Amino acid sequence: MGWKRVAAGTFVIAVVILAAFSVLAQEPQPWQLGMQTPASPSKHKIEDLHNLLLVITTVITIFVLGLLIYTMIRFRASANPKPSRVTHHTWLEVAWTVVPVIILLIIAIPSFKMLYFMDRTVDADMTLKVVGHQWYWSYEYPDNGDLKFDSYMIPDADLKPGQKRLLEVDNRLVVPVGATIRLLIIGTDVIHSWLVPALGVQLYAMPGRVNETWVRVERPGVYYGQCNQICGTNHAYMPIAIEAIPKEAFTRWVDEAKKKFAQNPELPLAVAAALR
Ligand SMILES: [Cu+2]
Repeated sequence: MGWKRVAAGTFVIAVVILAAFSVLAQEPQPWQLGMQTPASPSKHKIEDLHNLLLVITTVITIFVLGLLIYTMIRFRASANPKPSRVTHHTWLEVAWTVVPVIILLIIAIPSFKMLYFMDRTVDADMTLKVVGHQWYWSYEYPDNGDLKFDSYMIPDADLKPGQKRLLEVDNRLVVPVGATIRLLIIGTDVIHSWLVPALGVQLYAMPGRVNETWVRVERPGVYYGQCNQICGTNHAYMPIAIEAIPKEAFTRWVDEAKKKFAQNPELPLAVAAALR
């Protein structure tokens, strides 16, 4: 067998393994390391910053550990019957002040860039309002008439096979893939927090204040999240499930959803709630 065939074979095997891993990476695996597979521009930046910080932290930890071991051996009592009385070393002190400042600057620059990148979107294709309640989320689509609905967790007893416990909801938040979505997040009672790891979104839902961020889902699929601000007894039972679908399918979904969630404006709120 020629080296070209060996190289080609190796290449094919590598591609197959990589493809298998990228499929596996969509679903959580036992002993999986790292974060959820990024599915939005913000999450890519978060992962890049995380990887940079991981390198910096590892180097610092190994350096400090090395210094400790060196000091313990080199300056041990048995080898130094007369201990050193040095208390000052100007250049050393300048160095251990300046070097950390430089390291902090290296961390601060990409960190601030990312914060401003995630802060607000300029050209949004659509706006989505996320409202936190004790203990469920409701979603509003102001660009699509008065479409709005509540999203409750499915209790353990009602779970169908394949549905994820504590993560699946009755009405998923449906969004179009590839669209830049402005997210307006508020709370109605206490502070909640809307966290979706794979999309790199985490924002407080504050009563009396609208927080803004944005998201662009890159791949079709279902993304799960949870409230991550302790908000009361059922804090653990207000998950987030987002379904990203192609734009044409989204348009069809909006038409159906408008009928499904149509509300009778004549009906007093308390009656409507009782009927639900
Ligand atoms: Cu909560």
